[in-house]
Amino acid sequence: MKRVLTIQDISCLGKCSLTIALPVISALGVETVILPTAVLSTHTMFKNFTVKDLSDQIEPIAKHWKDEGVTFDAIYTGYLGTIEQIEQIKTLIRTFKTEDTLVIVDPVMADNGKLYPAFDMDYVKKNAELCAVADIIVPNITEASFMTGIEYREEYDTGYIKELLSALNDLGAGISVLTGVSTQPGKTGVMGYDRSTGEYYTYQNQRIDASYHGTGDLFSSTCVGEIMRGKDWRDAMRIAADYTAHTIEVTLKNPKKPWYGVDFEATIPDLLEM
Ligand code: PXL
Repeated sequence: MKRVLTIQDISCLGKCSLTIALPVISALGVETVILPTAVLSTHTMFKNFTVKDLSDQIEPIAKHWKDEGVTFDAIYTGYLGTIEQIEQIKTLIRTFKTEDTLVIVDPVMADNGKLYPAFDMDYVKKNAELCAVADIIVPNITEASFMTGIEYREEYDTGYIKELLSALNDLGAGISVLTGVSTQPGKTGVMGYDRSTGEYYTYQNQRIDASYHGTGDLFSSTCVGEIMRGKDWRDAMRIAADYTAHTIEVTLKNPKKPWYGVDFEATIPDLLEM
């Protein structure tokens, strides 16, 4: 069985980060080791959330794993807390990365043209450094525009997306995948660039006019799980995009849906069929 280490916060209530990554990757038949970077009462879209930073646990936990001879087939990072913490994670990646370890970075920090409450431009710069050591990065357009200094646009053409991908590629990652990309009216999906082949990959599915928290984490976690199941990165992105869209559709139909996240629990059986 493949073993993934995922490093992100636990938002106790909110359906995002580790409360998505752990069930989704595990359901795909992949051992999921977690390193919680902070415990929050909820994700940061709630008011008055509490936060306990766990930075001081990262080194002792990593040391214990190293002493135990633990290895990982992939290391997947998501929402992190501070610049210092990103530096710690870079060190951890250096410690555990072998030739066979895939590093997947989702530089979670922004959406819809805006940074999340806790972050500033220094944090953005540090996330770009983390992307430089990754095999695959999966930013959305907002995160890519912050990291590359290219103006954020809501209306764009494929030329703009290629410009962003080229600038992401310059950061140093192996494969850069932009999420939330719409290249045709009424559609949305992903566009990626593989530096080793110089090839682009575009996948579009039906756009659903609803925006939910945690869908980026659902997409990334599904990609990680599918790649660990042996799927090519392009197939993994396609399945993840379809699964995320399907989950949003199912959530929309639930009259009792919570405002803060999607009903991925209801759609995990569908993912296993995809
Ligand atoms: O879904 C991304 C995410 C993860 N973790 C926390 C967040 C967010 C997005 O806002 O607040 C704590």
